[in-house]
Amino acid sequence: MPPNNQSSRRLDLNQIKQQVQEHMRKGGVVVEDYFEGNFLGLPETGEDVDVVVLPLPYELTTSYGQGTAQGPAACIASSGHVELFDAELGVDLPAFVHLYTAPEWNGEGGSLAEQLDNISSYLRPWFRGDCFPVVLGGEHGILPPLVHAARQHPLIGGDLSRLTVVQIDAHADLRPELDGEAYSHACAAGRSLDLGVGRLLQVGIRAYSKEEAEIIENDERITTFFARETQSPTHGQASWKAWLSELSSLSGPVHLTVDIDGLDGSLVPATGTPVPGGLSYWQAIETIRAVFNAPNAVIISADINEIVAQEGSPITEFTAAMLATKAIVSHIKARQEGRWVALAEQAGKNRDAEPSGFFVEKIGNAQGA
Ligand SMILES: [Mn+2]
Repeated sequence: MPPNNQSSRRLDLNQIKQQVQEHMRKGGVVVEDYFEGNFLGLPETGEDVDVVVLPLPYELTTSYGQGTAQGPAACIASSGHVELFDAELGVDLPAFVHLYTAPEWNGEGGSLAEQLDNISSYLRPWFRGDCFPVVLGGEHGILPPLVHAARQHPLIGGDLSRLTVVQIDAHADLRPELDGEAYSHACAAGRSLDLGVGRLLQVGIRAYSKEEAEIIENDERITTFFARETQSPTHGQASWKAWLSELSSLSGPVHLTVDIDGLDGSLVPATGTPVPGGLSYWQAIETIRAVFNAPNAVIISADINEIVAQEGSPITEFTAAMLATKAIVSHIKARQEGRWVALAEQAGKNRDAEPSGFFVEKIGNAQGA
């Protein structure tokens, strides 16, 4: 990939917040009702947590373009634009659930392995089965430490072969390494399979290497719906229906990982590697709905990643905020319809990080940052 310095197009966070407040004033919204730093600008309610939004501004390996470290905060600021009403629920969000936006991941770690362990430590307390975690990233490299954190979910019980990962992405992310780094964002799905994930379903895939094509063909855990099929002007509809049908047959615990570059590049122009020919917005929404509606599956967590803010248009971070909101709406619906039930006592808002030494032990401190 050629270097592409996009930094001049990027906003700092204060500019984004000003844009949001200006937008809300124009829309006649009383700005005082907007709680800065909270997803959807909603106030906090009590100590219980049903849905937790976890901002994870991890940035190490984006191929070109940078700014994923600001992405989660920009997405949260932009979520102030999202309508609280969703026809699927019939009432305004938070629709009688306790929605909590947790403090941002602190970014600590002197090596790549320590950072991955620190991500797992940050996420683990939210994988007890008492609430639904929605992670905002950050590079896609957050996926392996997230999957490691999911190991302790009651439905996983330490056995990741029970877990299915559903991945929206332009890239297969199955490379053995990129630029010598096995934990690059370009390897996120491959490393998750290495950790023991039982099944991987991919959609939107349209940029991948010959080696990745061979992995897709030979690894029976992987099912890939390529964009050249689902987006085909001649036979795309049949392929799309086959994808939705595949999702409805999901069973067991599932994590949904949405790399926003899976959507068409026109919807997410600021993300690290925008690619033409991707999913439409409504295809992303249909995918999210189909995953959460699968009658035999339990969606235990979701992440929306590779979010980057852009000057002049909030489209990238706003698209991400809309997708995260739809995941929350779909979770609430699954809760209402009995496909998701709490498996542990409510553990409240204040949770200590649960230290992990897994990645340091596995790959050592020599690599990366
Ligand atoms: Mn990816």
